[in-house]
Amino acid sequence: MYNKAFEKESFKKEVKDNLKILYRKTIEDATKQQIFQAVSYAVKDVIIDQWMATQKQIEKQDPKTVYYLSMEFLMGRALGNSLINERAFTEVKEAMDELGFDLNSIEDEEPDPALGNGGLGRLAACFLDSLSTMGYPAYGCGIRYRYGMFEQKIENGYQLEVPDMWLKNGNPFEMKRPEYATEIRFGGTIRVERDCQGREKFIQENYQSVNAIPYDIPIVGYGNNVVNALRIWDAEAINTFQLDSFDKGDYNKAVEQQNLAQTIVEVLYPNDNHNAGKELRLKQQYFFISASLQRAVAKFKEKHDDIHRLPEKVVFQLNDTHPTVAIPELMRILMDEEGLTWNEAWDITTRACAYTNHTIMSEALEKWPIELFSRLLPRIYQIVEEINRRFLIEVDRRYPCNQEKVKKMAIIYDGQVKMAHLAIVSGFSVNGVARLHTEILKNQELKDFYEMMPQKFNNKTNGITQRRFLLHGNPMLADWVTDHIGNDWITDLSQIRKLAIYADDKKAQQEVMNIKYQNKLRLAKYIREHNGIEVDPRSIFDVQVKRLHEYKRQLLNILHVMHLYNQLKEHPDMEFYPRTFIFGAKAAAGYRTAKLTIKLINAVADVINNDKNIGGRIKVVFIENYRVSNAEMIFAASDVSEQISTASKEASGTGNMKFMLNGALTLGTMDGANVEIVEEVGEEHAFIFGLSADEVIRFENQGGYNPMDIFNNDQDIRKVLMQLINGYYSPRDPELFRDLYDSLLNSRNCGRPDTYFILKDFKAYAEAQKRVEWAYRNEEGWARSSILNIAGAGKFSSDRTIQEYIDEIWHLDKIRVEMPE
Ligand code: 26Q
Repeated sequence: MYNKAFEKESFKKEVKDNLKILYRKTIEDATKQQIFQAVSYAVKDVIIDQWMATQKQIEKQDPKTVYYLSMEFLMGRALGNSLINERAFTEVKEAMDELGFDLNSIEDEEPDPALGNGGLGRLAACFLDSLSTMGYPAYGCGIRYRYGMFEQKIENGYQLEVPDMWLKNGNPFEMKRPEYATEIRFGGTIRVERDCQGREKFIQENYQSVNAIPYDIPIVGYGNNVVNALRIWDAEAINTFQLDSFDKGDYNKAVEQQNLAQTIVEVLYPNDNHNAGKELRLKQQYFFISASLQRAVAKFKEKHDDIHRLPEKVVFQLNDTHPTVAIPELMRILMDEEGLTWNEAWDITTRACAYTNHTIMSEALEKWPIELFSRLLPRIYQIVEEINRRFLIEVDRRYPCNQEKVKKMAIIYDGQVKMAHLAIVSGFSVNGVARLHTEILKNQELKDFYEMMPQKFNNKTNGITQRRFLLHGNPMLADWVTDHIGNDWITDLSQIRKLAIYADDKKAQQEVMNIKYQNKLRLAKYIREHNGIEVDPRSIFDVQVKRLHEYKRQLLNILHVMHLYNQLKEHPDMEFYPRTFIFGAKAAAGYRTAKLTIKLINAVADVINNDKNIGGRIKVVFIENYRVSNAEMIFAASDVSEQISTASKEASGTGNMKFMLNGALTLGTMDGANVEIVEEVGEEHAFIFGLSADEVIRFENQGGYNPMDIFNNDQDIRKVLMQLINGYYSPRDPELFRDLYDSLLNSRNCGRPDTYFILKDFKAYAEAQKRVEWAYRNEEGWARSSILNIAGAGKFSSDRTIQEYIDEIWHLDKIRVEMPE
C-alpha cells in the first residue's frame, strides 16, 4: 500500500459514517449517488490534511506563485483522478468491492465538471495537475459557472443542447471561502479629485456592484502531498437593500444588482474559437479578474510591505486574451488603491503579466467596441487609453510618421479595443502553443509586434497529463508499461522511450494489440448501450473526437466515408478491411454549418449502418455528449487518430497527444503539434497528407483557389458532392445539405468557396486512408508502430510543458510537503 491515509478498514468505516451523517442511511439502503458523496467526503478528508500542510509550507517558505487566469477549466471528474494522484485507487477499489460496490460505477455518479469548451480549457486543467505534481505553488483562477458546457443530446440526428446542471447534488470537493469575498464594480462615472498634495484621485460613482465569493477546489499532486487550489468565483448580490425602503431609485437599483449577480456567472459561453462580442462576456471577464487580482495583491501584502516587489513573488499567466483586463485592472489597483505613480505601476504590471496565444483564427480575436467597453468599465478604459497613447509614442519613435504601423498595431483603433494588442504590449512574454504556431505568429499574424519586441516571443509546445490520460483512462496499458519499464513514467514521461526496445518483440506486440482489443470491447459495449449499434471490435477504430469546427474538417472525414461507401457499392467484391468511423463533437449552439455537419454524419450513419448489402464492413458512430469522462475511454480504444485540420489553423491540438500516448497512429496534416509528433515518432509511423501551412497561406494570399476545377475533373468527388443535394442521405428533404455543398463550391456571403481546402486535400486524404488500410493488414507492423507511438509520446507530457514555463517565464520556487506520521 502506498498511502496509509487510505487504509482499507478505516476508509470503509469512514464511508459508512459519512452515509449516516449526511443521509441518515446505512450502506444497504443508500443510493449510488449517496455512496459517491460519502466516498468523496472520505477522500476529501485526506486531501484537506495535505492541503493544510501545503499552506503551512507556503506560509513558511514564501515561494513565488503563478496565477493561471482562465475563463475555462475543463477539469473532468475529480474522484478517480484524486485517487490516482493519492496513489490509492487500487486500495479504494478493493475497499469498495468489499462493501459490494464497483468503484467505476461510483465514479460514473459524479457529474463531469465542464467549465470549459475544449482544448484551451482542458490544457488549463492538465497544467494544474502538472503544477501540483511537480511541487509548484499555483492558483487556477476562474468562474464558477452555474451551468458549464451544455449536455448534448442527439435527436433525429440533430444536436440538442440541454443545460448542464453540474451543481445539482452539490460538489463534495469544493470549499466556499466567504472570508475572501470582494466587491466588483461596473459602470457609472469617474470623478477626478485632487488630494492635498495635488495628486489626482479617481472616484467611481453611480456604479452597480456585485459580491464575488470564491470556492476552492483542491488540485492533488501525484504522490507528493502537494495540494494547490482552483479558485472559481461565484457572484452574489450586495445586500444593501431594504424591503421597506420607500426610495424607488434604491429599489430599482437593488433589483438590477440582484439580476446582475444572477446573470454574470450563469453560463459558460459555448463558443470555441469564435467571438460573438457579447457584453455579458466582458462582464464575466472583469468580474473574475478583478476578484482574483484584488485577492492576489491582498495576499502579497499580508507578507510584504513593498508592493514594488510584487513581480518577485507573483506572476499572472493570461490564458488567451480572455483575461486581458487583468492588465489595466492591476494598473488600477496599484495606482488608485496603492497610490503608485503610472511609471511605478507600469513597471510592476509589465513584469508580472504574460500572455499565451491559442489561435490565429481571425473570428476568434477579441475586440470590444469603445462605447461598450468604456460604459461598462469606465476607469479601466481610461487606463487602456493611456497605455495606448504611450505605446503609440513608442511606435512613432521606432517608425516615425508611419500610419500603416499605427493602423496595424494600435490597441485602440477604428472604434475598437483590441485585446491581443493590449496583452502583447503590456506583458513580458508572448507564447504560442506549438512550434509551427509560434513561427506563424512571429512571421505572419503578429509580425509587426515580433519585429518591435522580438525578446518577448517564445514557444511552449502543449502537453497532456499522463496521469489522467493513461494511468486512469487506460489501466491495462498503464500496467503493461509499468511491467516493462517501471513506474517512473508516471512523473517523468521521457522514461517511456525505453519501451522502444519492445517494438520488435513479438510477445510485446501481441500484448499491446490484445490490450487495445480489450479496450475496443469496452468501447463497443458503450456504443451498443448508448447508440444501439453493433460494431466489430476487430475492425479498424478510426476516430475523430474534438469540437466541431469547419477548420477541423469533420466534413472531409465524412465525405471520405461517403466515398468509401460508394466504392463498396460499386465493387462489392473489392478488398476492404472493416472500419468503424467514430465521431464525437459538440457544435457551438449558434454555429449552423457545424450543426448541419453533425446531422450529415448521423444521416450517413443511418444509411450505411442499415445497409445489409455491405456486410457490416463500414460502421459510422456518432458518440453523443463527447466530454472528458468518455474521452478517456475513447482514446484507449482507438487505432487511428484523425488530426486533419487545414494546415496553419490548429494552433496545437492536444487530443493528438492523448491518442498517441494510447498507441493510436496519427492520420493528419502537418499542422499544430502534429509536426512535432511526427518528428518524435518518425514519419513512417504516421500517415501524413495534404497541403502544408505555407501552401495554405500562399493560396490565401492569392485569394483562394477554384474548387470547380476539382469538381469537374474528379468523378469520385463529384459523385459524393451530388449526393449532398440529390437526397441520397435525406430523401424526404433533398435540399437539407445544400449549405454544405455551397460552402465547398459557391462563394457564400462574399467569402471564398471551400475556405478550408477540403476538396483540395480530398485526394491526398483518400490516399492516406488507403495507406492506413494496408498498414493495418500487417498486424506486426502495426503493433510495432503502435508501440513506437507510445514510446515517442514522452515529449508531450504537460510536465515538460510546465517545466518550460517555469524555466523561461515563471521562475517559480519548488515546495516540498512532508506529512507528519
Ligand atoms: C472568445 C470570445 C468570445 C467568446 C468565446 C471566445 C473563445 C472561447 C474559447 C475563443 C476561443 C476559445 C477556445 C479556444 C481553444 O480551445 N483553442 C485551442 O487551444 C488548444 C490549447 O492550446 C490548442 O491545442 C488548440 O489548437 C486550439 O484550437
